[in-house]
Amino acid sequence: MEHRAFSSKVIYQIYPKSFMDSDGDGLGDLGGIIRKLDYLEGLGADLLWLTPVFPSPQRDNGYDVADYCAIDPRFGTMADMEELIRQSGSRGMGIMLDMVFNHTSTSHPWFQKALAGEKEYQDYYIFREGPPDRCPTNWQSKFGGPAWEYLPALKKWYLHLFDVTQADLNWDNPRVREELKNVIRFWKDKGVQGFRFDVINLVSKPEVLEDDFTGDGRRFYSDGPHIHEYLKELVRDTGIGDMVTVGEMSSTSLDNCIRYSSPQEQELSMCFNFHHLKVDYAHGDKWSLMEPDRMALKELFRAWQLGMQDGGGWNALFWCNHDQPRIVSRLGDEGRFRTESAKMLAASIHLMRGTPYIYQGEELGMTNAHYQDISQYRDVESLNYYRILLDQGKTWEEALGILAARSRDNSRTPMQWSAGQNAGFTAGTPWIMVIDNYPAINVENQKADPQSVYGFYKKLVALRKEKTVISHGRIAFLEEENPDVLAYERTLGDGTGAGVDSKKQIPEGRSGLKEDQHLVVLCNLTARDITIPAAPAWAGYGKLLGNYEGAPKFTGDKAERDSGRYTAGGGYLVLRPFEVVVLEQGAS
Ligand code: TEU
Repeated sequence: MEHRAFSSKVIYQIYPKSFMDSDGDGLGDLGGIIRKLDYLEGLGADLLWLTPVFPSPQRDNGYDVADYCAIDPRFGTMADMEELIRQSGSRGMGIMLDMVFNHTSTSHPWFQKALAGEKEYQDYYIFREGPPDRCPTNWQSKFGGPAWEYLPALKKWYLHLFDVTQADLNWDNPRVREELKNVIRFWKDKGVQGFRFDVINLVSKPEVLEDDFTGDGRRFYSDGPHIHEYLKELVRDTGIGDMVTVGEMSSTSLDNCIRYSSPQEQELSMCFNFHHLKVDYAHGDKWSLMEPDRMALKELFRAWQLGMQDGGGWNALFWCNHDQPRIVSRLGDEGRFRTESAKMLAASIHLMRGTPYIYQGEELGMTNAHYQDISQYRDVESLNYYRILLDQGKTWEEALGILAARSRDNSRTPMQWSAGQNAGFTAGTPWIMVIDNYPAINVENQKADPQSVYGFYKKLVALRKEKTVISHGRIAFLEEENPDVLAYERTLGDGTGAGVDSKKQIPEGRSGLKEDQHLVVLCNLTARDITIPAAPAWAGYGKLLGNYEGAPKFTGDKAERDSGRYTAGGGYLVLRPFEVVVLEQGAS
């Protein structure tokens, strides 16, 4: 059995700007979060991850930090943050803060001093000399355009992997690393319980920066040369080894994530990776649309789940965040099967090995924004790419169609609390438009309904705490050749890993343990009925959870003949559109 203190926890992500506005200025704030703590406690969240609320020009909604140890007045005061930490603590919830350490805003005093010519602060960033008409390298910014900006006054270029106002820090400078450790210490002393580290695997750049003739430069700085050393140092020197820490890993590898998250390495608790969220990028390009490749999705889950299990690493499990379009719009069905598909997608990852994250509104099955006009968008990346797509020759209708599918603003629309004005988010004018489906999709009408998407998420959160097979069990995959069904089983037994083969029944009472625990999770990823062979052992299993009323649809005859997939002793299970069935050994 694996002992990770956080393996039964569930983390809820709050995008403060869009969560709840308490003062009517149209922007969510800390006071709004405090008001909604009962709601978050009711869902069963253990930690609340807040995206940045630090002073910032908000070019990238707070990921352009101008002061790491203060609160932006837009969001409230330090006293509000202390109150939030206190009040969430008394409800058994911790606060996880977002540490944006790859870059600062160019408004940060460090950058301002660098601009003023202070050599010491120029060493905080990645400056390069060179002619004004040639970037030091051909690297591209993740938000479009070159990753370098020229400063005529200094006759130098600086690196920005993101927006031009987000200057990359020079982690090779020990003084920078010390400054960042002080930031961690500051918040740890305030009683914060966890940290999320923004694009942390990008912080170690190679000593010599060179052109990338096969890509945009990422291969040189993703999981860069000193990354493991720097992370170990940061964790050790700030004493956060026992806290819940998650690294956002951009274009990373399994091997690196095993190292980032395995306990003996003493780096982080777990990692976000994004490979499974690129299965609908044509040729790996976010701005080229295609239908999701479900086989690729399954293969990625298999590789990362098994790889992390075998290597001793730990995954953050997530579909949604503030950078991703809504999953129900992407892999589910926004129309007829919205509720079913939202529940199936939830179960599909919550029952895996790892720590699940719920992004605000996901627990309601909130959808994409469906904005019709460029004036409705706010995100710097979306606005940049709209231009780039037009420059590439796309019509504005085409460019808007791409944004409608891919914009980060899809997940940044106001939280839908009620059918009231502005979905109950603000009494003022929301900074970004609410989605017009809020009268139907909101907290008020789901909270009391156990059949709602919210009710289902609540069950999933509770199940993880109740069943050690979910929090601690091993995972193995089923239906591996079937592109329509994501299926896996979880086993907790004598620790040998025996019993993870579905065809083998787990003997009762093996190794003197009272019972082995075994769960089978079957997810229909499509809007059609899909029939799969049922393992004989399942006959003795009960349904633990599902998104359709009543018993699972086992069948033995017609489907056998029709499908030609009959195997002796086996029946079939018909999975209805977006159905998820969770079977449990011994459940009645
Ligand atoms: O995101 C990093 C990141 O690489 C993406 O998820 C990003 O949104 C994507 O490349 C765009 O296509 C983190 C934050 O989550 C994001 O909100 C920030 O904008 C970014 O870092 C910069 O701090």
